[in-house]
Amino acid sequence: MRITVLAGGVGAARFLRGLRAAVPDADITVIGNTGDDFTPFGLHVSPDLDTVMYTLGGGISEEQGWGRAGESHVVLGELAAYGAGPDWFGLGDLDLATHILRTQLLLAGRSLSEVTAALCQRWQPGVTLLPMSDDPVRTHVTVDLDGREQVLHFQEWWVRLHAAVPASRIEPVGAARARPAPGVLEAIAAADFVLFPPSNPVVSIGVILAVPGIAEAVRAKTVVGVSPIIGGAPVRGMADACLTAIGVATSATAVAAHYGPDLLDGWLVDTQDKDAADAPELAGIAIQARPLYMTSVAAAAQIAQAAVELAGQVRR
Ligand code: FO1
Repeated sequence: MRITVLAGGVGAARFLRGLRAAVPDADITVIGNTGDDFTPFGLHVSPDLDTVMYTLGGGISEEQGWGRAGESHVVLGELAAYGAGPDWFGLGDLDLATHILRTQLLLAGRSLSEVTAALCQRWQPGVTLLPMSDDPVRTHVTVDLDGREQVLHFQEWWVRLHAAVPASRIEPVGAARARPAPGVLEAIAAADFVLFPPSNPVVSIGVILAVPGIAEAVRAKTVVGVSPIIGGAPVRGMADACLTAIGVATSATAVAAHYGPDLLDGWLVDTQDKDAADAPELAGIAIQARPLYMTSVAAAAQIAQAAVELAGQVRR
């Protein structure tokens, strides 16, 4: 079985850990969002790729959901002593090795997909991890701050401001010119079905779909998504702030309607949201309700198994 998954960070990584356990023989390709990529101190950080790689490779900090287990922050402390920032972005010493090596390889002329494959040699995530594009895409967020309109890098809004300042616009800058990374369109075309894990529909899945060619390729396939919204609130993170910015309500029904029946064939919602099955705006999408909190790897595996079974039922 070949499965292709579009992935953001923590929610996707935990779902993928469940998927790998549920279907150990499946050939899984993960297309990761790079719109969150960030270059503090000139180092190329790819948070979503690293979160997937560390989670599947056994190196993740389970408490945070991102970054390395057993982390220390000596280097960041030394930089702060020089007055150098950003001091609000928690780069740990172990994690820094990944960013230093990624940056070195990129400066030597390797592409982000080549570098990602090289880093995965160490972590052996058990999936093929591809960046959505080797071309730079950066998610920018427009906010009203200090009495004027400002355009911020996504991480500044998300981490420094905790997405607490309302966004009037969220834009994946560079996406329109970006080309899918080598293997991305091929993995979608070859997949038996495509899964959307419980990732942020705007800044994760939305940004991947903004790369020309990817949405068209996905639309041609059977697609099953897992709702990132349970009972009117994000399972994790601040997806509500992103949905509000694009005028979509924070509900499992509204997110499925936002993707639309053209894209989605099946949609898993939490049992709290089972009424989504009767929503007229979701006509044409097969809705199934089941517990969606990923409280353990076993719980994530049950959710992933349900997504795989639903894909089998709705397969075109
Ligand atoms: N998230 C935080 O909330 N605070 C941080 O200081 C932070 C640092 C960080 C460093 C490396 C990395 O790979 C991820 C990091 N994240 C941090 C997570 C990240 O900001 C986001 O959650 C994602 O970009 C959204 O998927």
